[in-house]
Amino acid sequence: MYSKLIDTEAGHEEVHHGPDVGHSAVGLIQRLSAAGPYRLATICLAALCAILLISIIAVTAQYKNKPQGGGEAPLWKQTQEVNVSTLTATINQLKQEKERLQKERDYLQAKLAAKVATKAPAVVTLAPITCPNDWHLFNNSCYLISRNSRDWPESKSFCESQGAHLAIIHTAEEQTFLWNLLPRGHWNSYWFGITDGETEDEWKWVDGTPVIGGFWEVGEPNNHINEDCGYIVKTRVLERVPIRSWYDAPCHMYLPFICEKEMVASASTAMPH
Ligand SMILES: *[C@@H]1O[C@H](CO)[C@@H](O)[C@H](O)[C@H]1NC(C)=O
Ligand SMILES: CC(=O)N[C@H]1CO[C@H](CO)[C@@H](O)[C@@H]1O
Ligand SMILES: [Ca+2]
Ligand SMILES: [Ca+2]
Repeated sequence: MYSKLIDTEAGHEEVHHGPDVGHSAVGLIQRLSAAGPYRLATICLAALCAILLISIIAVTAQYKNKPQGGGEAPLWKQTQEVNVSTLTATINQLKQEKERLQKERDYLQAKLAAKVATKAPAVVTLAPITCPNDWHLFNNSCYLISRNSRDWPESKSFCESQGAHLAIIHTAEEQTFLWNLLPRGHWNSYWFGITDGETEDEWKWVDGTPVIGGFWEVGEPNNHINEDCGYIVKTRVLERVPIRSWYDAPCHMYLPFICEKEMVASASTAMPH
């Protein structure tokens, strides 16, 4: 029956005298059908199988070449895509965050620079030391010439009660500065911070350091009447110069005195706000 159908069809085609391709295909089927109906069926099935196989290979190859094509990508591929886009989004977020932080850093650096610039001159302007009333500034120290008279130990105590000490004079400049503060009088004399009360003729400053050199009057110190404390004399009886004006004298004499307060530490604490 199948062969008959093919025959009818073939006959029909032959009658119509179709194009060459169709004619030769019909001829092939005619020759195959001549070999037997089952053989034709087998060959058709085989051809179908081959076409199917080729199609499967082609589709698979297409998938491999274009993994993005179609929504039928395997699950692991979908996950990977999600992760790639997630990572891309994260990278973009981080880039934006980085830009934001760089801007913030630049802003803060500028602010800091401005602050340093405004602070630097403030330190400079506050650097000069100011002394309390009646105290005189020289080389970061303030000096007081007392109005009252005391003996040497009481003078020492008074200076200490003022956060100071009896004057310690290391340089000719300092000696001359103090000398110029003192009024010249009959025998004007002022205690300062020098004594050999511990060991005779071993003169020490009130801070315990030894006196090296000094500005003694010629012939002084002479311990004339057990004299263990030093004073500066500025008299109009005799011509005197600042660098030859120290005498030793009995510590119990009542005289004005010179206090000194170092201001370096106070200057560093008096920082700007
Ligand atoms: C100023 O004070 C410093 C520190 O006490 C001292 O080393 C220096 O010799 C002083 N200068 C003068 C001129 O007295
Ligand atoms: C390899 C990898 O990071 N895989 C992750 C992809 O994203 C999903 C959820 O978004 C995670 O569960 C996977 O671990
Ligand atoms: Ca003495
Ligand atoms: Ca003397």
